[in-house]
Amino acid sequence: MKLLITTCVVCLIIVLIGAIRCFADANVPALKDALAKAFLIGVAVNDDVVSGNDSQTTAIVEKQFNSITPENVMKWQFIHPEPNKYNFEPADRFVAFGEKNKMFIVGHTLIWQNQIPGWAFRDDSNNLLGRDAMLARMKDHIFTVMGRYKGRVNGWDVVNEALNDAGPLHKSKWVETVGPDFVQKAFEYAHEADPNAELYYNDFSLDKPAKREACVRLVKDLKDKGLRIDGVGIQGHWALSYPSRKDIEQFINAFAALGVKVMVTELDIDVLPSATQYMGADINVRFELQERLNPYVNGLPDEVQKKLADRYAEIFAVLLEHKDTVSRVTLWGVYDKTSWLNNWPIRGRTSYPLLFDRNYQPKPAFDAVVKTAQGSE
Ligand code: 9MR
Repeated sequence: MKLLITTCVVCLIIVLIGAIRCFADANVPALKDALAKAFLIGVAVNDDVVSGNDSQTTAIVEKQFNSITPENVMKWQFIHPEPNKYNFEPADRFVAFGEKNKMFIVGHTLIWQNQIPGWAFRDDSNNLLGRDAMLARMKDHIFTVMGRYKGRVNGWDVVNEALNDAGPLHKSKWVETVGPDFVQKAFEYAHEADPNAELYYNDFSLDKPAKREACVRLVKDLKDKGLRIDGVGIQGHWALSYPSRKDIEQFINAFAALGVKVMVTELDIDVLPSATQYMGADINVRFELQERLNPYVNGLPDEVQKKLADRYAEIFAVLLEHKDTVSRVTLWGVYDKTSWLNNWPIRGRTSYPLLFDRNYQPKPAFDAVVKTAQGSE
């Protein structure tokens, strides 16, 4: 009897918590409504979100966002893992999810030097391909992937992270095999593959003058050659104090002047101490790094929570001031638990970069974005 009563009480509490949550959720405003007159608000999703395995996250995405980008499943490594073998299933699910929810669907990414298997640059004898053979392979990849989603994916990150921080192109396998005009060739093929899709160049640190100027040259060069480029995405892996408001504005103005759309494509704000000097370390192995580099294991202190909210408000205020140029802002993940920043640059940290917390609840940063958007109307 006692056991029965205890079980009933526990069940009642669970139901009550669920009801309170539902009521609270129903009262949470939607980012896509608050920003409707400004720009698209997107989010990077993984297969758990799209397939409904992580149903609470699915519900957040459906309610809050009007654009999606696949965090990984369209990258060469996943969608084209072996020669002549494509793995379309997760990407198909991603596109169908976006269509079902009438979202602006972004394809990420066609040509990048990371997350691409080594074979892609080599022939059967393991020798690096020459220019013509590599161009044929590039064209085949772009036509196959874009062709499958022709008319369904609205915009593509055609080339990702081709520039290094000092300006010139990375010495990547793309440059080594094709040459520096691989960027132009990618845009040429992408336009042929789906003439109606928007085409973007996407990179990080474009707020830094040397890289920004190099990117301006890259866009001008594409346009001078008569190639289509619709927009530039700045990734927005930012921190509490970087980049400055002025740097963000200079970036926006530089690309507005070229007549292309500007997007913040991978926004997250890191509140953890810089750990780049320990790149690749695992906090669960190197315990001595724990206290210094992973300080908020048990939750984010109120004052840091507030700093994060203020920072999100500041960034959205700048973007809203430039809403004629900014066409989309995409968060790089739905909630803190699944952010890539828990494992980069070192593994096993507890990170807080997004708008929803580990319990799927909107954070003060979320409220700050909504308030900033409502105040700007
Ligand atoms: O978030 C992505 C993470 O799951 C992958 O492990 C990582 C591998 O490089 O890529 C992450 O996404 C990157 C994006 O595709 C391009 N810009 C940088 C992003 C963060 O690394």
